Amino acid sequence: MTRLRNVQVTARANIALVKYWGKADAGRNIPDVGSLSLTLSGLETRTTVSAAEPGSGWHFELDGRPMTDKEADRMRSLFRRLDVPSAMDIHFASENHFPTAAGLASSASGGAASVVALDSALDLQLSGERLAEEALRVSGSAPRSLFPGFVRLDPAGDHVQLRSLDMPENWDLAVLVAQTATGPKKVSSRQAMASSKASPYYPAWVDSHAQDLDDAEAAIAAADFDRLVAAMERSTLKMHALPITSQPPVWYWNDVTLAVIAAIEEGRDRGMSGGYTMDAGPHVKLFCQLGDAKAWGALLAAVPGVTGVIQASTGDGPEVEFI
Ligand code: 2P0
Repeated sequence: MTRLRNVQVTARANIALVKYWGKADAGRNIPDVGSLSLTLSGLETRTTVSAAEPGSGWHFELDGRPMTDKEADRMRSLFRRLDVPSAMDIHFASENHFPTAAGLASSASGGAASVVALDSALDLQLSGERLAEEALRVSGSAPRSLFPGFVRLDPAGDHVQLRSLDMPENWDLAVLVAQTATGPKKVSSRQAMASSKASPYYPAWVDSHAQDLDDAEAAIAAADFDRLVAAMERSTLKMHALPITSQPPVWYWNDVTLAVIAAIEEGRDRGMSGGYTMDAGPHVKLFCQLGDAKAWGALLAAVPGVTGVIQASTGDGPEVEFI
């Protein structure tokens, strides 16, 4: 009979430098394009799986409250795919430890933490490939949080391949999140990815994407920070062109987003080194060397409309603790 060991898993968020956008297979959540990310410190999800009162069944909690039906359904599907016995009494609780109002998605860290926590609690000994597949089905960005530092994800038929990329020596990186709004985004990335497929630019996005991935990977291998930043910004703007040119259009940016980009451009004109990226929301993430983070932080905080700046650096893969 399957035994349950109480476990707590901590997994970190990640930020895509070369972006994922669009699905080849919505059911299995296989992406049309790959992605290249950096796992971040300081933005983490802690997931606890523990034995519950006999007869209580599966119980799902998020940030101290019962999960909504939609949230719990995603987890129930994961439990079923992993053949968790329905008669097993389990308390499953996830807590997001993100700075207040970070405006950052927790789906990547949450997905990675959930899969690793179940694997450990039930001693399933899933292969790396299976862990990635299950994390992917929770969220497309989640498999990347299974690894530290730079990670490349490539679609490969009915599954994905993940590779951890070596961090160049002497690279100490930082990501600064300039918050430009409060409240949840208006259109989920899942929904916008689906409507983006009708953009006339979608085929060009898919066709030109591997070039950006290869260029970013080559930039990391050559420790060429400026080349990596250029690939990141190119991928970011190509990605955002898709929701903007779908029907109805989806704009994730606001006026403060654009003001922050302009301020970053001005900083660069004055010789500062770093670049921007945005995800499915209006916040701007500034990617730079750790030594430049203080100056960039002051520049971002001074842009009118920026409500806060959060700093993260390179993070580790998931940590498992039996409790
Ligand atoms: C990424 N994003 O590569 C891209 C860039 C947002 C912009 O992955 O539908 O929550 O669960 O696969 O992973 C956000 O979408 O989407 C995302 P699903 P996910 O990080």
